[in-house]
Amino acid sequence: MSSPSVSDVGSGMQLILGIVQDEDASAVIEALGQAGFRSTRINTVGGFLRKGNATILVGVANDQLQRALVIIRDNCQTRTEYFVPTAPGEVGEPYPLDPVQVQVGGATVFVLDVERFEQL
Ligand code: 2BA
Repeated sequence: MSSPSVSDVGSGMQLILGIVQDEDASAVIEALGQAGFRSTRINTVGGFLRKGNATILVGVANDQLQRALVIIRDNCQTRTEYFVPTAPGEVGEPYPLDPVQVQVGGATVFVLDVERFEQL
C-alpha cells in the first residue's frame, strides 16, 4: 500500500481570516511579521457601515494559531462609529434619521482548516 500523500493527512495548517479596521491594519501586519508570521492584506468594505476595512489572511501551523490570534487581538482597538439610517421620503430622495452609535472591532476573526497548502 502506498504511503498517504500530504493532502490525505491534512496540511497541519489553519487559515486566519481577520477583519480589522483600516486604522489597525498596519500595526497588525507589522506585529505579525515581527513574530515570523506571513500575511496578506485585502482592502475590503464592511457591509453595514460601508466603510473601508482590511481583511488579513494568515496561514499558520496548528500549534502557532493561538500566538497569532493574540497578536491580532493586542493590536486592534474598539472604536465608536456612527451609522446614519435613512427612511424613504414621500417624494424624491430618502431622508436621514438620527445617527446610531455602533462599537466596531477589535477584530472579527474566522479560522478555517487548510486542506492543502502549496507554493507553486
Ligand atoms: P460592518 O459590516 O461595516 O459593521 C461595522 C459595525 O457595525 C460592526 O462591528 C457592528 O458593531 C455593527 N453592525 C454590523 N451589522 C449590524 C447590524 N445588522 N445591526 C446593528 N449593528 C451592526 P463589528 O462587529 O466589529 O464588525 C466589523 C466588521 O467585520 C464589519 O463591518 C464586517 O466587515 C466584518 N464582519 C463582522 N461580522 C461579520 C460576519 N459575521 N461575516 C462577515 N463579516 C463580518
